[in-house]
Amino acid sequence: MSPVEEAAEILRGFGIDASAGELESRSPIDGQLIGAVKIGDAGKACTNAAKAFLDWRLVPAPRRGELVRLLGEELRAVKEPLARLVTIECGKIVQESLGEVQEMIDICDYAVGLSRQLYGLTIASERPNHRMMEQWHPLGPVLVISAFNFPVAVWAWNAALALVCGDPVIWKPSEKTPLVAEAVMTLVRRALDRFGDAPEGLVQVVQGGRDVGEALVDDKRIALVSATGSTAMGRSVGPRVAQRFGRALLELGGNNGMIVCPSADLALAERAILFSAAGTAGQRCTTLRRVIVHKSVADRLVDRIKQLFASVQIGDPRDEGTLIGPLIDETAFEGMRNVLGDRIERINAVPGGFYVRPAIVELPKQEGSVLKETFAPILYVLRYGDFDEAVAMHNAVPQGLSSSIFTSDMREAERFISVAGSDCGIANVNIGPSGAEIGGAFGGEKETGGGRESGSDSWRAYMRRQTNTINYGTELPLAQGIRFDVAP
Ligand code: UN1
Repeated sequence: MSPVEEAAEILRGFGIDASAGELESRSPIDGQLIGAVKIGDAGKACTNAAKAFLDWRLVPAPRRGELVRLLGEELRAVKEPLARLVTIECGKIVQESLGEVQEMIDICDYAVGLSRQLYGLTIASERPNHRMMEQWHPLGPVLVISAFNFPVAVWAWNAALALVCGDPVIWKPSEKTPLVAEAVMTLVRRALDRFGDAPEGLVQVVQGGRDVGEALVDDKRIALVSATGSTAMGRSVGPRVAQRFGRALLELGGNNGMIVCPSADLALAERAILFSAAGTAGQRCTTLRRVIVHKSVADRLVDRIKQLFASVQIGDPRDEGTLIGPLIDETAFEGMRNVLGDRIERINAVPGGFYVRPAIVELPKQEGSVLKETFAPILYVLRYGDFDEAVAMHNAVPQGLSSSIFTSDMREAERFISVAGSDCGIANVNIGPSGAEIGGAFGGEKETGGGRESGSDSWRAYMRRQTNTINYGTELPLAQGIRFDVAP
């Protein structure tokens, strides 16, 4: 079946009519039109969300969790067709799309448990007969701006947490992947119907381009803007939100490195490199972009990576055996060509799609294009002699998302994850930098934007903290022992 036919069939199954609208979607598999959607109304969505908040915040958190539990069930029921639609619209292989939908299911399960664990602290008061505590209250409408490369999972990381935290959700999907968002909204509606009494406008999607995104970002009624995308996008969104004292959670570009030490298990390292550098056609924010390898093992490792890159199956991401699908579009291809020039190897897999062989670029020094994130499968290789030099080189880029080390020397491993080691939000030992589980906090430092999503205590970004001091005595002692009494 052609991507166009298969997309039509899946969309019918989700009850979606994607035949008319201003925003067109093309499959990167063959560049053909697979549907169109209508541009949304940012102002109206914010009005609805603000209204929904007034009711949803009053619903007990475990009951809010029930909605997310139902959404998890809906996702389980259509995991396969939703994954195939993700593949058709964003080009990642079916295995990875199944993983993406699984990530949605996992975060729903996580959020259901979390809905009974939105704990605050009890704090010792310095005053007699006083008690201090903190409470976590719902924050307000949350805007989720998602990128084409994880077109549904990143929304779910945010939405599942926001909903149990008591916040309505507005979703502005990438304009390159509007249809998967419509499919997910069908599941949301099914879950809402089964839930029963959720307020109107609790979960909305607003399709559109940059102008729509900006209107949403600037709207004062949006309490939190959670945006995933390039550093350039974050540079625009961050200050706009700060300007109106809104809260921003930014998950921006990465330039993820791996240090390969003399004692590394090279067979493991090369498998990790293949998945994290070439998987998703190099279009993950966690994609491995730099290998910093000890000179004693560099030749062996580079030879193996070259062999793997030369033999990896590139083609229609729906085909069994394909490990690398197309780049998202021509702009992505041009971005890769800008770096590689004539060395770019375009593969004629499916006419109309931009398929490339992953490239390996050996550099004597870390300068030039290696300092920038090019969203394509280009792996830079740098050699090192001294461990401290490797760590310094690793950290000498503007981005700070994910990182890894391959070593069998526990001292090197511990130093890499110590305060003097990797400066990234994620630092792994003997696994690659990509493919994180939902249970940990996800995000990074420096130009990656500093936000944390998904597991651990990331939920706190979706709530407001309130500190309470309660006096159950008959006196009014002041803190710090201050006396402030009128004479008797
Ligand atoms: C992204 O590319 O924006 O850790 C998210 C990973 C995935 C998420 C990537 N779980 O690679």
